[in-house]
Amino acid sequence: MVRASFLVLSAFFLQLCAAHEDHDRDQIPMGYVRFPYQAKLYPGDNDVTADSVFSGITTFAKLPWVKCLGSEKNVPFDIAFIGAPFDTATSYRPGARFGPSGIRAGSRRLTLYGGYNVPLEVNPFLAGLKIVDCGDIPVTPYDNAHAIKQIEDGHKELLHRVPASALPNDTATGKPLVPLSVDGKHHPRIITLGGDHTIVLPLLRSISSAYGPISVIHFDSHLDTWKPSVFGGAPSEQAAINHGTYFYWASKEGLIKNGSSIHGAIRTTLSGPADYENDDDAGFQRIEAREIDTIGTDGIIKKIRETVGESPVYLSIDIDSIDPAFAPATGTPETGGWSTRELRTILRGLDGLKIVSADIVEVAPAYDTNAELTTMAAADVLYEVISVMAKTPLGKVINAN
Ligand SMILES: [Mn+2]
Repeated sequence: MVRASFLVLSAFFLQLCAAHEDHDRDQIPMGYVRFPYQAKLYPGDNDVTADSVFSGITTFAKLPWVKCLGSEKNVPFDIAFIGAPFDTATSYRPGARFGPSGIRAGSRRLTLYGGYNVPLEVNPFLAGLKIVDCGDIPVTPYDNAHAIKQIEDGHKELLHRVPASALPNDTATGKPLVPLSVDGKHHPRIITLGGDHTIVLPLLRSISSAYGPISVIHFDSHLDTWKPSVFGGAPSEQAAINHGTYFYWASKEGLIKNGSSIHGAIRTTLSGPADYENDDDAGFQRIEAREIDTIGTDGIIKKIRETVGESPVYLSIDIDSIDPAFAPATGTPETGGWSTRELRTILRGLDGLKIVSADIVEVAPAYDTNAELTTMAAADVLYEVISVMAKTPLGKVINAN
């Protein structure tokens, strides 16, 4: 009798599962299995692992893991997260090689309630874009020159894949959009999880292969355009490329669009006023962290938008742009920074800009609190970035008149 009831119950349960599966298939596009959306049969479904946010294998926001640089090269995507676990060019606290895995841990809860962004009125995970986590670029910790090449090659390989989705028509005019790139092709967007800030030199080399010289929005407490003689002293050719000089080199290589690039949250001490002249030469405008007290987030957003205009833009976020009270786990912390809320507000203010790719860097989880403040801030900041990306396709209308 007990056994018979069990069988009836089991059959009922299986029916429930089947119904749930059909329901899920209807609701979840883009090949997502259960995440990002919500648990199918909370807290477990007798599958290999339970599917609650605090269990299972951790990818960014529980997105599908695709071995994009290995056996799954043919799986297309529109936005890819990729780690660059490199930290052998830092000047103070090392540890950002653990950034990618830390940020993924901090991102676990992003889709717990479904992922809808209330102020931006979009769910980036269900906006018609295939978003995946490609794991990490293999990066050697023994040879910086080799590692920098590995990062460039890995990023370039992903950037030149054919995206999963074609460009849509322009929402305002209904006309077809054409790519913004200089090679005339539609490219997927790559979000790199650093790694120390040096990785942006190889990332911009890759970006330039598709977009040419690019406008850069750079949130950081530091300039990172320092001359190698000023930052590190350049005892060797390799030492001259580090997390305080990569923009100097990027500018020298013509990777940065002069005049339409801008730093935000700057508050570093300098070797002297000449550092700002050198920064001008590298092509950057500057927003000081303290300007938030006078012009507020609205004024900062306005400055950024006026500087960048309609240009395709690359977004680089140093977690140290946020005050160490909110994000202590970083290589070179500076007090007097923005709150996590302020940076998120400013990022949402970039809605409508053509952000071609982005990164977050200098997350060194070993210095975090047990509450994962920094890795959570990094993940939430990237959630705003993909929300903005999901709302604005990387295209323009030709013959607009
Ligand atoms: Mn930096």
